[in-house]
Amino acid sequence: MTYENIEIEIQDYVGIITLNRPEALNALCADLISELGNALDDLESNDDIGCIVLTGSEKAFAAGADIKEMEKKTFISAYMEDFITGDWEKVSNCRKPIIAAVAGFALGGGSEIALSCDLRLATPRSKFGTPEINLGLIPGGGGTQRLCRLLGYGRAMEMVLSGEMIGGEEANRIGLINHLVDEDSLREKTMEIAQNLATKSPHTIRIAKAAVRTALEQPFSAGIQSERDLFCELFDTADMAIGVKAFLNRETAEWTGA
Ligand code: DAK
Repeated sequence: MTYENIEIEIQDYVGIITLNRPEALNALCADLISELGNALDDLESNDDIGCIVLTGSEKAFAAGADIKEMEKKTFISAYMEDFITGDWEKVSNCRKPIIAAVAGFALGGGSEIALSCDLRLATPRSKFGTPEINLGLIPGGGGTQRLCRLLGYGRAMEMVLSGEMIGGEEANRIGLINHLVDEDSLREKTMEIAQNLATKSPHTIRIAKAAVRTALEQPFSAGIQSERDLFCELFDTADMAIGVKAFLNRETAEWTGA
């Protein structure tokens, strides 16, 4: 498949999606989001891919949804005609691990896409923010909810109400990102993490991801019960038998993904 707004690369069981609309700081126009959705479908169905990396340019991960496309939107066209939502949700619904490597701006929808990923890496020059308030809008791609869950109510509220950007160091301090790395080592460190995740059992990693995600949706006791159910179910999988045998025999596990 050919893409105009993104680039795809496959390296050592990792699928790398690079947002590539430099003239608009990777603003997330409808075509880009549609291409992103197709790329995620492809990488998810490719058994040779164990982890996905989403990244942008040195200047911008993404400066938000495309403001030019939003200018003429009405309630009907935004809500009823499903404004970018279907493909948008493919990031958070992805069953493989997905890592955001953020250099430069991650604003509005750009920060929301990064928040939809499982892990985030950024550099001291990265800038995160939800500036929608300055457009007479609020975050519409999950920002209010994901920021609250990740950072807590107070910090989330301040970011959403002020629209101000925070730098990579502050993002690291408050837990918005997992790792702060020098610009020069962003790709290397991201690939190191991605390749490690890609060595795990694809089945077990799907279940692990689902179990942790449950914490975002369920009350504590229901989440504990769900974890217990999933844990017990894994005893009947081939990969659990393989993993345990490999440990006991001091061998490397050769997963079957079942
Ligand atoms: N949209 C369109 N074009 C953009 C853009 C954007 N978000 N951000 C930057 N650009 C374009 C600029 O218009 C400019 O293009 P030309 O004028 O040269 O043609 C080019 O990129 C370079 O930008 P600047 O000249 O402004 O560059 P600076 O370095 O001076 O400033 C900046 C960089 C990132 C601070 C600035 O560009 C900026 O403030 N950009 C807008 C950031 C923003 O407000 N983002 C939030 C947009 S609202 C939803 C999902 C998501 C969303 C909603 C719903 N659903 C699933 C339903 C998300 C909404 C949003 O993100």
